[in-house]
Amino acid sequence: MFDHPKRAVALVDGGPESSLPDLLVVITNRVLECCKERIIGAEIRIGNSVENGGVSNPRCGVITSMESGESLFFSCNGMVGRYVTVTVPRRTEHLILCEVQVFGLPETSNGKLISMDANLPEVPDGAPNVALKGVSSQSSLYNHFGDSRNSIGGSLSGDYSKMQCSQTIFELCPWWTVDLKEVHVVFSVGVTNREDCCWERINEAEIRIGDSREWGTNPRCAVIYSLGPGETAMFNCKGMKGKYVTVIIPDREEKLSLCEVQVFGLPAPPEENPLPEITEKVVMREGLSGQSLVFPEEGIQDYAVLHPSVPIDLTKFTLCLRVSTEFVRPPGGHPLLLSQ
Ligand SMILES: [Ca+2]
Repeated sequence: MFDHPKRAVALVDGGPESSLPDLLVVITNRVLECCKERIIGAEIRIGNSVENGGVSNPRCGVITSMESGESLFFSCNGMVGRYVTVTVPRRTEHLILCEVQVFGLPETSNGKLISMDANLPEVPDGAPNVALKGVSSQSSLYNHFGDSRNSIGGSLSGDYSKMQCSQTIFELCPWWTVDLKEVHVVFSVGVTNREDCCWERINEAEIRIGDSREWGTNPRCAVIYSLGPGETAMFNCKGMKGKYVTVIIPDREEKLSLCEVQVFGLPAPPEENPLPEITEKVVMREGLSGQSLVFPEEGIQDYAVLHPSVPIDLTKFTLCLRVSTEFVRPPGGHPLLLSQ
């Protein structure tokens, strides 16, 4: 990575033996809220030229919007090249990238491309990793290093000891799941394996996607037959729809350890995300102060009804929401406290 007077360029060299016939590129923006806009307009190019950082190579995609810490997916299917570059054209800029993942296949030694994989993901350019905004859970917790949230933390590190991975206890059919909070169209799921040991534990794990809280009954996207130490593999889920993405090891006693699960998708149309049933009516007495509401989901569309409904002068009304950490989570619900 280096700065150029006119362009900011990052260049990934695929190596002399590895022209990459089928390419997927995932870009991760910086985590800090500051300066997230620096990446806007950046172009992803792929080819064999290194001149001016490869800006004459064919373009795979353009980053038109990106939040802090977000990862975006670009399908570059059919593109071939030794170099993958990220370039901010036509302006002087700092280029700060937190991660560039390139998924491809090498050329064979006789120069003939190996066969194209018909199951390569067809993903809209710029589809985000929606797992980052999800809520994770798992069948059990091995120890405090292995929190389920470590698998949607945004880091691809495979180091369990640095709290980068999740892990269950040794049990029958261990599972990990992320609640996307609303139904999504899921194009691709990336799974990162543990690097420091035990990478064979993931063998035969399944990725399932659907709306059922019985994770094991949701439709299957893929089987993870094996992954190398610290390896990230991308699985094509072909636009499967669901609110939950689950990794489960069926029919075997095992510890399930995952270091990152990336879910590239987009929210399903509104008609597939109907408003949930009203969960609670709150009777207003002298105000909302101290009232508590319990929502069954953490979805952005959850709501409760205040009763009786009364006209509110918005010039005088202030509503503050804060998450209650002191509440014990009620069965099937998430508590919120209201204060004025
Ligand atoms: Ca992680």
